[in-house]
Amino acid sequence: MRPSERKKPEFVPDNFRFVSLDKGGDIDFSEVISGLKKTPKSVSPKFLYDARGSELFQLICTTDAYYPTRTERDIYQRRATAIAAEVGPDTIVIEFGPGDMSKVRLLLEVLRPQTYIGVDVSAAQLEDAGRALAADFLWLEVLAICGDFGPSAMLEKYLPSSGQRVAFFPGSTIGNFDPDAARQFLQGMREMLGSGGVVIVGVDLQKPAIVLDGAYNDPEGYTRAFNLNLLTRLNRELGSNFDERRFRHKAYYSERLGRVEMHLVSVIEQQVRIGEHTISFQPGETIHTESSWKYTQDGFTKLAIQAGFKVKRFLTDEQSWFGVFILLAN
Ligand code: SAH
Ligand code: AVI
Repeated sequence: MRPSERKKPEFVPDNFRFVSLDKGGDIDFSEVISGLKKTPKSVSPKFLYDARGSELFQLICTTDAYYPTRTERDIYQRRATAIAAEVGPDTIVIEFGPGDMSKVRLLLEVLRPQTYIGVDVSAAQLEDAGRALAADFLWLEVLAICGDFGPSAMLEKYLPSSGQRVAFFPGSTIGNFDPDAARQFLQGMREMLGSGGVVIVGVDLQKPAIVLDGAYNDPEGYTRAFNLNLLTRLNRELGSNFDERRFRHKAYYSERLGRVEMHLVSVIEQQVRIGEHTISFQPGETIHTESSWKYTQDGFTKLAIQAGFKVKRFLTDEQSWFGVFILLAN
């Protein structure tokens, strides 16, 4: 049974609250249209995460090919105490894009924050994961905020006034921003945290193309399904008439740019309707659905410094495939 088909448990713990920002997790028609009218065509990766997209992402994380999840989890499991020592007591943890919230669970017993706030566009998964977290950690105040984590100033009114703010941004989701946008996002985080605020951020590191190409082309086909599910979502929520059989999944690492690009390739010449709009595709033309930027330790350190942080600690695995940076706001 899929998580989205699960009957909601009756029990809502007293320490759990769910709120929705402006548009919550809804897909934005005009944002999608303007991306599809650009050359080259693109759609924001945040729209990959409807309920089915989040399930498919969880399946991707179980594959041998997609190494980032197990590598990052292993760092938290081995180094939780060292991380807690850098962060200090009496904290409010704000997690950006928590997904199933399984990573923060590895840190909660050592961090012992007063409040946990998770911000994610994937409404159903966020509510289920937040409620389960509150039920398992009854000493913790859990607030799930459904919406785009981009404009972090919007979160201010939900943040308790006392306690050291700690931003947790795992999964290398920061790699889904282009570097300029990642810098701006970190600057926004810096404003929200104030001086002395801490960020724990997971960053995927550069490595041979063969490993990266494999990670985004798993033999199980979950990444392909995750990518194509975007078209199913657009059809359902925006009433478009994409035919998923007329597009194929393509993902590859560009060593020159230091990023994995994910695309949906039109296999034929075709026209697609969305509301009043008609979008034309040439054979081989693509919709760019995601970039996953891969950093070096030095490259990400420079970006963090430009955004107003210093690197307090850098943790990695034996192969130096994934980095966890602990940043301190100047
Ligand atoms: N942190 C989890 C999940 C990573 S997948 C992990 O490491 O496994 C990326 C998550 O970020 C998804 O849950 C997705 O819904 C969320 N997300 C992506 N873009 C977002 C945005 N702009 N605003 C809010 N949530 C976003
Ligand atoms: C969430 N994000 C960092 C993942 C990534 O690796 O870019 C999403 C993903 N896309 C394809 N596979 C996984």
